[in-house]
Amino acid sequence: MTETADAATTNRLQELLPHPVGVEPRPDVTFTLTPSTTIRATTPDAVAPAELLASILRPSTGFALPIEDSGSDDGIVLTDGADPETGREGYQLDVTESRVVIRANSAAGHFNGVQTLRQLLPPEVEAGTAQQVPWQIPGASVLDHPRYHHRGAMLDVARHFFTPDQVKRYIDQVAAFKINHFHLHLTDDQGWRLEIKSWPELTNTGGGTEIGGRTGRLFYTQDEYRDLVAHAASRGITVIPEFDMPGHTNAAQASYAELNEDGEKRPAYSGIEVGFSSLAIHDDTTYRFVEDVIREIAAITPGPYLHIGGDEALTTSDEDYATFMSRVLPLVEKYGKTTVGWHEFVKTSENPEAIPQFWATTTKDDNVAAAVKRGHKVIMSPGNRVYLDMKYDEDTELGLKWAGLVEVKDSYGWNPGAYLEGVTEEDVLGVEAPLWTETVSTSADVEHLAFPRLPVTAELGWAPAAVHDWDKFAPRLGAQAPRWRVQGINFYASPQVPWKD
Ligand code: TNX
Repeated sequence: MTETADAATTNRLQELLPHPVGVEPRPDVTFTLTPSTTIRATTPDAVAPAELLASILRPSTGFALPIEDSGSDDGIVLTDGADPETGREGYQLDVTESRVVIRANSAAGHFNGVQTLRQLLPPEVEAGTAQQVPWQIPGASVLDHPRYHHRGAMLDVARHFFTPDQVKRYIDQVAAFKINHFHLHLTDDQGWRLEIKSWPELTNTGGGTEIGGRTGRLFYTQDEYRDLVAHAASRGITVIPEFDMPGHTNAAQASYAELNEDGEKRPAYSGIEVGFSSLAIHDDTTYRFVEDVIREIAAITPGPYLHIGGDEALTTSDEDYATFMSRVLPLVEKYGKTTVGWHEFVKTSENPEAIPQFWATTTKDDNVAAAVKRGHKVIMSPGNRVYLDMKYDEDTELGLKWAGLVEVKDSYGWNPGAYLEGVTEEDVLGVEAPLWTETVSTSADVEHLAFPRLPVTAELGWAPAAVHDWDKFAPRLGAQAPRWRVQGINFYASPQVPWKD
């Protein structure tokens, strides 16, 4: 049955976030989900994305939406044979009266196509219970692929602990914007959050404290971590675990006397200062410890990356820092992983596979510029642009402001491929928005700082550079509000954005 699309339905093609590469509307054509719609996955790559799609659509539509590997050509079909232009993560989406076809050449491409399809349905699709609305999808042909491979979100679970369910909630929220890496900052001065079986005191002692003084079982068992990794994978997201070292290590040093130069355990720390702790650089015990941690975490992390931190080692001399990294970086390789680290580490790295994550507030960094000349790729997280823990304005209750106040327009108004002197578009692996949690302790807090700036970072990471234009972006961002309201996301209604009712 042909139904004429109403304006709200066709408008959704202009509201997609991140902005796709190309959208051709098919005016006067709509596809409508019905109780008898089926989802067909014709390739193994498409099965998990089809399951994700069904899990999004079933609660709000109340429809069965069975997943089949053969059968009717009508309905929703996830299949291969996408245009090679879509690359390793892109997709094509075709909506006609009788079919919605997602074509992709990888699971990643299917996940991305699913998130686009989701945004073409009414906002009520985000509801957890059955809604009575016409489930119309506007007729269109979309061809899409990302600007950058790395589109990341980071959550600091060390300063404040977040339960697995809270982390999953945030993973689900960021997946909607085609974020494909989730970086977990698992250790810091205030807490050690992942069980390491060969060093059990790390969590027995170091996993029992956080900023503000709360105590308890504030860590993940390895099984819980595996489950988080699997949850992320079921949304097309790779987890990057971080063990920050040689600084930011007080929680480990409070757990084991032998990790301290003077052989004395440090007291637990629940304040917010940075830069005071360091592992013992000239002690073999330190490297036995680091190797045990890397070995255990590598074994339960299917993704290619391990983040070694390396920031703000303010009590470590340059020479000691270099000594430490020259012993630790080969250990990451020994266990088959690629190093990611805060950009300071790269001054000592000889392996151009290692990835510096730039976090400063300058537009010039000699070490990073030299590193890209040696072939390193960079993840861009400039503090004054994408740090989600920076206050929006002076009135923001949560957050810090050492990197500046970051309103929504500030977080949008930069070009990752032409931001750092000597670092060009080709040198940039992507962007990542870190959320440090010194002042953040609930999901509502996370959402208030991440929304809308996380979707802004996702836009910068995915959308073609040519569409970059605040005046066009602001209404597209504002059009997300009805979806966030249905989901109960506690977003910051910035006065810079025309929020839709
Ligand atoms: C700097 S950015 C840090 C973190 C803090 C953050 C607060 C970076 C690599 N280190 O330890 O949590 O600022 O904004």
